Amino acid sequence: MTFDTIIRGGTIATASDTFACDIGIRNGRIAALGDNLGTAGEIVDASGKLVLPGGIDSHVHISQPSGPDIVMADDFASATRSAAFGGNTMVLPFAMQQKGQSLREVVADYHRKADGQCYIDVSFHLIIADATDAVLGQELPALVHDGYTSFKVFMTYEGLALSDIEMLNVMSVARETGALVMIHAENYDAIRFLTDRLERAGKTEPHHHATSRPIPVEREATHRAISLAELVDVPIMIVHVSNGEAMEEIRRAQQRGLKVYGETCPQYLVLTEKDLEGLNMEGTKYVCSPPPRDKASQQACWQGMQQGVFSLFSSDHCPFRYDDPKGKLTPKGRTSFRWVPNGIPGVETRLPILFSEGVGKGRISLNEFVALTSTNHAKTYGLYPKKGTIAVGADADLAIWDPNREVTISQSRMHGGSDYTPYEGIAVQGWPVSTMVRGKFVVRDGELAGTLGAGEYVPRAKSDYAKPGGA
Ligand code: DUC
Ligand code: ZN
Ligand code: ZN
Repeated sequence: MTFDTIIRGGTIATASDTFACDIGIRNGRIAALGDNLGTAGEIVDASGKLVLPGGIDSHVHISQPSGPDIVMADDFASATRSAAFGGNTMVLPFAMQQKGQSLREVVADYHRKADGQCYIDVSFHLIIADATDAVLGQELPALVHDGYTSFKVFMTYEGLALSDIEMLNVMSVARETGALVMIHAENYDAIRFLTDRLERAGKTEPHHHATSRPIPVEREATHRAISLAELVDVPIMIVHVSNGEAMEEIRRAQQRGLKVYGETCPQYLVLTEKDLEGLNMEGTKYVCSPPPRDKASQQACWQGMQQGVFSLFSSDHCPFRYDDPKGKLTPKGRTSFRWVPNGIPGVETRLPILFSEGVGKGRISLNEFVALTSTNHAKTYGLYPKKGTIAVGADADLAIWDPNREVTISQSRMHGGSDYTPYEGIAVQGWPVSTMVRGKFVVRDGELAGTLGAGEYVPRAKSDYAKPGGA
């Protein structure tokens, strides 16, 4: 038997097992696992390394319109390059509808931005901002049929927030079509009320972004989203959960037998609202929604992962440049936190942070790490077993890790389009040194080895996670 490539001598970990064996790759797929696999066009020495399923980051924003005079820092080329250096082999960005737009046109527009511009594989979730009869009755069902099998709805933000009845209507379409609904759970009216009150009191500095969206804002919306989903009997994913109170809402729903899933992100493990208090406008570097909270919330997010309440760990990569009038230092943002673009870069640092803080410090096992960062994303969003595991027949999407490599995170070693990382100065142990997509190196020993355009668009199946739980 001969292979295109054999990865030899590494320690392999999947979501369930850790074992030593070689991987034979042919035509972009894993063709054999075992010892003494024979000959290959190339033998890659992985001794002393971990070989893991490539990371799948199922929550990233790329080239998304972000308001007048604001520009996102990453296009598909820079975001997927940065993702590859962070050990990822696939990302799932959003194709975001704006009011009045046809969903079909939105999707075509994102394909124009992405096609030929990716280093790693991609697939789109949809964002539904205009739940018209045409969108719900025709466009959405047709798009789900075509492999866009998940969509996000917002409970906050001007122009994006859906009312409860709109949420119920979107959830009903998800139930009928077998799609999975992702929910940004924050109470829009409460945020507006608190923002107005803070501004009237002259409290406009960046850190009041956090004051304007305290934990009850997120807890209430999480509870409401779960209740609405229960009425419709449809599974939901609550994304970017930042604290224990929202997490407990999800846990209670799960204990009642509901298919309510949860996701958390690095910013809720290693940042706090204190970071928003930086001098001058430095705090804007950490403005994201929901905001980072406190130490107790960090602890709760760890527990959410350890106890299985959260099945996904994503970056919510949503990058803006800092020193840029079209980014965090937009002139309007100096007048109030209200206008500071929401979001932070993180696709390149997600995996090393969880590996070091989680596996390295004994909070989660290596297999839980793989589940939280790759396998569960593939299962949740209709990509498994093509993606998200190391098994015969799966795509050869792999990350080779040096578990001992010590790195201090710094912007100077990032590969995306932003000009800062919110994780500057954090010391980690363990780093993905090589990344391979469908059997071809994209990053090799810390150097770019892939070609722009080699990343493919992957249509998705309907997920078992989206099947209604009731009779
Ligand atoms: N929600 C996200 O999911 N990402 C960035 C900003 C936001 O509010
Ligand atoms: Zn969101
Ligand atoms: Zn997001």
